[in-house]
Amino acid sequence: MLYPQQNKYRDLYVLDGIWDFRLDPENVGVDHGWHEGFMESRPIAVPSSWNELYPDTYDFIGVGWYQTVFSIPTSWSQDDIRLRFGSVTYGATVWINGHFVGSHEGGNLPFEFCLTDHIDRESGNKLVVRVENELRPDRVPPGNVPKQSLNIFMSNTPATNYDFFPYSGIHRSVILYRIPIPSISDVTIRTSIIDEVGLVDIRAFSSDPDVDLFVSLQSDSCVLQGSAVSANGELNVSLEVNDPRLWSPSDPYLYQLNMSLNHQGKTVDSYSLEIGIRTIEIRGHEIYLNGEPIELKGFGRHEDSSVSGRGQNLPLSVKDHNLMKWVGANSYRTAHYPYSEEDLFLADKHGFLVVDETPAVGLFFEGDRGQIEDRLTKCREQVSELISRDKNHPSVIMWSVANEPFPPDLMTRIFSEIEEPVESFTTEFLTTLASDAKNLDDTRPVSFAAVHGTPLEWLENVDVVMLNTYGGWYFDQLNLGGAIDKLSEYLDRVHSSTGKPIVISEVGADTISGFHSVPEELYSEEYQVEMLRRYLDLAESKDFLAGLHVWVMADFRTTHSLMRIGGLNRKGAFTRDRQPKMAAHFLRSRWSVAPSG
Ligand code: GCB
Repeated sequence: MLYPQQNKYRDLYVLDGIWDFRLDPENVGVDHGWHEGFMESRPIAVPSSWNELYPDTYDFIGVGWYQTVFSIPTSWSQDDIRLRFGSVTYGATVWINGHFVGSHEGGNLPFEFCLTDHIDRESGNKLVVRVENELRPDRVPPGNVPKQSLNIFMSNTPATNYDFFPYSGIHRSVILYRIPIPSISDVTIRTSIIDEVGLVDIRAFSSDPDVDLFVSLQSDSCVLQGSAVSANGELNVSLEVNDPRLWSPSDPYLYQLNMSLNHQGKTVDSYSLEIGIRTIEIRGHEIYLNGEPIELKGFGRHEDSSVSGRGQNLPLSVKDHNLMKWVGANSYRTAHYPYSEEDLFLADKHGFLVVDETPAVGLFFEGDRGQIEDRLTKCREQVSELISRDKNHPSVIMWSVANEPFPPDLMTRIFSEIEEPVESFTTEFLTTLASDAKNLDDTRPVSFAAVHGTPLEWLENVDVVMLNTYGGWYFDQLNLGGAIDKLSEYLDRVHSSTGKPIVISEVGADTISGFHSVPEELYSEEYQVEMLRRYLDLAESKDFLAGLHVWVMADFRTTHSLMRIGGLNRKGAFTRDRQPKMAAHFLRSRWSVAPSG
């Protein structure tokens, strides 16, 4: 599903703005015909989360209805008309003029419907969306998980199986767009480097088999051209770039790729992409970018801000990328779900190395097998939707197919260091997700964020071991020396049994901005700095550690529990309103190149 574009052959109309909204706590909307249009509404912003906008929507779990109207320009008469939602959390059902057009389950990823047969081209069209956010154990991510599961956030409200607020609503832009018939329906770019020549392989698809494609790749210094005739709608072009300017964090150079589709001797469609020429590979226990070893330095993040919730917030995306640059970071993980496409465009331009994660957080393996199978099906859909959306971003260097799947006996594994085999269906679950990612994209490594005590066989099918570790915070509080010794010994063990690069994908301590103490006490800015100092020193001392991501870039809203003062996870190097804590200055002193002079 290509990101909508506007050019001579394509057009779009962003439907964002103030829409009508109504809660449906009794779930009576469909019976009462609200899908044809409803009254007694109140205004809501699209995109945004509904939670922070009214007192009674704050922790509302259930159904909310949205509606707006739009008209079709007369110039769109001959085209394929689509309606695209960047993300709706969690379930969406869509009607136009009272006709059902489709539904989608799962937040954080785009979906679209063809509207050509449903719209009224003469007058206004009523668009109604029913959004529902029930927290259920069979969903991804899961909620309301039965008590037998390990869940450190067990007594949280709302009852998520993960540590962030279950914000709901139409979270990203709603775009009405038209594409010509025939059109370019998909493009995949792969780049490689052979003998200092950059190879750019372009594989495009068209909705019509009788077409050809013309491409041009432009840089500041050259223009390369190529063409292909369709083989059943598939079009392949390879370009060779001599002396290519390679994409990297220090020089995130983007080439402009323009593609035009011709049908019966006439250009009928065009599409362009900014692409980076780069390679990423694993050799031994190192990650190589363009043939050079790299170390990931950065953060886990969240899409989170006051008022907008998880709703798309472009100024905040720009600011976050700038703050990460200021700190000297070169990498981040989209914990714990795919971020907006605009975020990845920023990462491409700034040169961030992104670990792109699916929404598979809070996975557990107890209970009903049928339910576990359902979760696996949903996770597989999400892997496929994620890769199809993000495959062309040079910034995306690795897929993460889950965060912290918990084996049933995790606590025993953590504390008694058992390495007994785990039930094989759990291994198959993770192996399937990693294999899916590799089958869909063999140009990027695959991983998932594991925890201390993760069964070693779960790591067999990943290329890089990512490890979330909280020694000194949830365990061995105030005993940083002991925590680091234990971690060091554990890392050596994981490395000697896997031989793979290891990235510390989370480490952090909750810190109340402005709370200071000497000696360092829990929650003080000094304790956070001291913990990070020791972890960074450890990372530098082990050559198989290929990077470290601090948890988390900025404080974020989570569910209510005794562990989360004021409903915030406060492990941020920055506060929720993006002011630096001492930790941000400390990381900057370690990560950024000292300015000369
Ligand atoms: C983790 C989770 C992350 C939490 C974090 C914490 O391991 O991956 O979602 O927010 O710990 O702060 O407890």
